[in-house]
Amino acid sequence: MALIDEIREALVVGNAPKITELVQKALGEGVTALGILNEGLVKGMDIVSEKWKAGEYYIPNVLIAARAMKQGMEIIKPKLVQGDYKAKAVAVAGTVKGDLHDIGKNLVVMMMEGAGFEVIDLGTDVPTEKFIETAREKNADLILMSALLTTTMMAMKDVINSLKESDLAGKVKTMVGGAPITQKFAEEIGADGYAPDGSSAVECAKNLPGQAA
Ligand code: B1M
Repeated sequence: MALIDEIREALVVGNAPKITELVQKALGEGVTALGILNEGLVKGMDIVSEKWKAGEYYIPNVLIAARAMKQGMEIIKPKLVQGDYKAKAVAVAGTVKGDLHDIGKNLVVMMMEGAGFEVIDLGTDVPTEKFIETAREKNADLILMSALLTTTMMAMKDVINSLKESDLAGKVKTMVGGAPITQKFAEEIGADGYAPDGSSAVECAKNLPGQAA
C-alpha cells in the first residue's frame, strides 16, 4: 500500500503514533507536505466525517481522529512554506463564539503562517469583543473567522458589525470560512473575503485591498 494511503487509513482509525511515524517517513521519502496534507490527512478526515454522518462513528472516534490529525499537522507545519512571499500583514484568527471546531481553522492558520503572515491564533469559542480588542492591540490588518456550525455562523456577522462601528472600521479586513460558509453568505454579512480551503484562504488574504503582495 502507498504511504499516502497508509496515512489516510491511520487517520481514519485515529492512530496518532502511526501517523507520526508515517508522516515522518513520507517526508523522508520526498512526499511533499502539501501532498501529505491534502491526500492523506484531509482525505482521511473526510472519511471520518462520512462515517460520522452515517452513524458508524461516535464523538470519541471523531476526537481520536482529530487528535491524530493535529499530530500530523504539527510535523508538516514547518514544511508548508509556500514560495518566497513575505507578507507584512498581521492577522487575528479564531473559531467564532459557541463553536469548538478547530481543525479547519488550524489548517488555515498553518497555511497563512507558511505564506509569511503573522497570525495571532485566539483558538475556539472566541467572543466578538476578543477579535476586535486583539486586532486593535496587535495593530492587525485582518480578522480571520471560522465556523462549522450553522448555529454559530451568525457570530461572524456580529464581529463584522462591531468592527464597522469601531475605530478600526475600514482599517481591518475580514475573511470568513468553514464548512457551512459560502461566498453568498460572506457577501450577505459584509465580509471582505471568503475562501473554501486553506490554499485559497492564502490567495484571498493576499488579494484583499491593503495587503502586502
Ligand atoms: Co462537529 N459537527 N459537532 N465535531 N464535526 C460537524 C460540523 C457536522 C457538520 C457533523 C454532522 O452532523 N454531519 C455538525 C454540524 C451540523 C450543523 O451545524 N448543521 C456537527 C455537530 C452537530 C457537532 C456537535 C453539536 C455534536 C454534538 O455534540 N452533538 C458538537 C458541537 C461542539 C461545538 O462546537 N460547540 C460537535 C463536536 C465535534 C467534535 C468535538 C467531536 C469534533 C471537533 C474536533 C476539533 O475540531 N478539534 C467534530 C468534528 C471533527 C466534526 C466533523 C466530522 C469534521 C470537521 C472537520 O474537522 N473537518 C464535521 C463534519 C463535516 O464538516 N463534514 C462536524 C475537516 C476540516 C479540515 O475541514 O473544518 O471544513 P473544515 O475546514 C476546511 C474549510 O472549511 C476551510 O478550510 C479548511 C481546510 O480545507 N476553512 C476556512 C475553515 N475555516 C476557514 C476559515 C477561512 C477560510 C477557509 O478564512 C478565515
